[in-house]
Amino acid sequence: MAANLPALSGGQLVVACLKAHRVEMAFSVAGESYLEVLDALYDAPEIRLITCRQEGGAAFMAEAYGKLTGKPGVLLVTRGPGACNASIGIHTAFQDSTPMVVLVGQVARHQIDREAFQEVDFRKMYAPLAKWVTQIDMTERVPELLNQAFQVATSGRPGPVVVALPEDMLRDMAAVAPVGPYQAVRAHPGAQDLAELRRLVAAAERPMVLVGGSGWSDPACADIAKFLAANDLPACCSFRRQDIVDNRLGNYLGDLGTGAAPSLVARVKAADLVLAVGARIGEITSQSYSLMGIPDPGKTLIHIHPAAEEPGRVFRPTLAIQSGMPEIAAALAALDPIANPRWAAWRKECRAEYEAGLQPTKPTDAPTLDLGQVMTWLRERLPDDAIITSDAGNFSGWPNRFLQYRRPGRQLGPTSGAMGYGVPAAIAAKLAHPGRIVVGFVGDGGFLMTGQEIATSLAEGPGPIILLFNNAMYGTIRMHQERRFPGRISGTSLKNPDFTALARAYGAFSATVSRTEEFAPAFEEAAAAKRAAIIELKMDPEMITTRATLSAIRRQAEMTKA
Ligand SMILES: Cc1ncc(C[n+]2csc(CCOP(=O)(O)OP(=O)(O)O)c2C)c(N)n1
Ligand SMILES: [Mg+2]
Repeated sequence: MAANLPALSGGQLVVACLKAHRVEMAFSVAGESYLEVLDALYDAPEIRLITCRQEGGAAFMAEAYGKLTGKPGVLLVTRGPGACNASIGIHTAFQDSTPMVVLVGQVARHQIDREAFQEVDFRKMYAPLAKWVTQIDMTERVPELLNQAFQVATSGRPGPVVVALPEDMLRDMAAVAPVGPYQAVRAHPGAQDLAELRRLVAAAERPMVLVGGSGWSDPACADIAKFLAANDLPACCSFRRQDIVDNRLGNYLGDLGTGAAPSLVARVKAADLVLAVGARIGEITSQSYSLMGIPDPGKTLIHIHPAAEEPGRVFRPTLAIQSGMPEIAAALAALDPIANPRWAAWRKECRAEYEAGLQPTKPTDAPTLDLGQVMTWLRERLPDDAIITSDAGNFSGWPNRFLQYRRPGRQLGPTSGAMGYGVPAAIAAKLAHPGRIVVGFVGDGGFLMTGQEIATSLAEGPGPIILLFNNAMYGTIRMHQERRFPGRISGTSLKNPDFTALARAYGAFSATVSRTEEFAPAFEEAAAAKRAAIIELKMDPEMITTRATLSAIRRQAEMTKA
């Protein structure tokens, strides 16, 4: 059989395998170490190659593409320098359980361990950052190892896989067949586990469902909503996973993010049963591990996760189930509903608190730009399929608290807390869904980390609408600084460029909003612009969170110190 196969170069085989795994889009910053792969892509119009401007931005785009589509985001970068720049996106894919395949150029095999030009031992470098790292040393093994890469990236708890490609291996010829597509392996819940789950939930007085993690398809989200409605169960979500349950459903209670509503945190603490579906129950979601006891949670905990390693890692569950999200959601939707549940009043009270929190508190000295009102307008304006991306920073409190996420709309945010994510993620989302409204939220700090990818967006065509929250500081850190060292500002003030002029220089649509009433017309103009748009929101720096002013935080810290 092999005799009939054409001999292909390693580079051609890599691209043939990407095609076999049905890759449609890849994100790259070029390097001489993998010219063979770039050249093979020249003949592969099935794969759209997005030429990015910095590997950090490219890696965030690939991660966001993976998060949005559930298919591995593919990233191509060069040896040491490219790999170092890309590492932030790989770390994010790891923490966010996002499928991703990273192809990294490597020095020639006969030069390895000489510390050749840009040589890095990627197995060592990425050991704690990636789910798996490999290097393909024989051209014949390209199909085998790339297949393993796609399998590992998508199976169980998804994550990033790094594949190093020595440049001489990419030049060698081999007559082997590409293989694909990969088939993600996901566990199914057993009948006994489901019966026990139902028994435990039926025995609860104050149950709380916590949904989170990755791997939620639209049908899985519909199934979990069906389960919640049929059993009148209240549900919150983990950090930056607000798009799993339609926020308009009476069962939805809000998110356990950095700006979680204190009332919700109190409810989760008061619950006598937590049913965690997909969430890791990580540091942010568990509110610094304060929600439950460790290791005994002090309540019934049912922990369902795609990876066998996760339940019991911190909180010891009463019942642990390994399952993929579509599998568990379908099984829960098919469960016999619990008749006359005791928790109807509890669910209603929790929901009433969430709804009350949607009303922005009136700031004492009415600012000229009232972000609460802006968010309320957006909540009503955005269609059901809008994609919202977010960077890391305090500004994200506004969309997270006041927007209402739903499917097929999405929320794409870094649970890793990586700044620089919002703009590239929005660009990738718009490339994946050019017909949908994509809005990227970013602070002035985060924008200058990866904002140059606006050039990538403009080169590719349709672009997202970026809302740039300018408070002239690393606001999140200033807030922490005021709490610990009130009045001693160090390393957190920013002198910014003229963002409107900068956006214009890129060729983007650009607008500045300083007053509430200017927002709606600016947004409509941006939506009609059909290319990347940047709307700078000139913030009142006092409005450091949706709930507190900077001076109130400082005063409180000074009083505690005195
Ligand atoms: C890559 C990276 N560097 C540093 C941090 C630490 N950090 C978290 S939030 C933040 C400030 C964000 O500033 P900005 O984007 O202006 O948003 P703001 O908090 O002012 O709303 C910093 C420096 C981080 N999370 N990620
Ligand atoms: Mg800022």
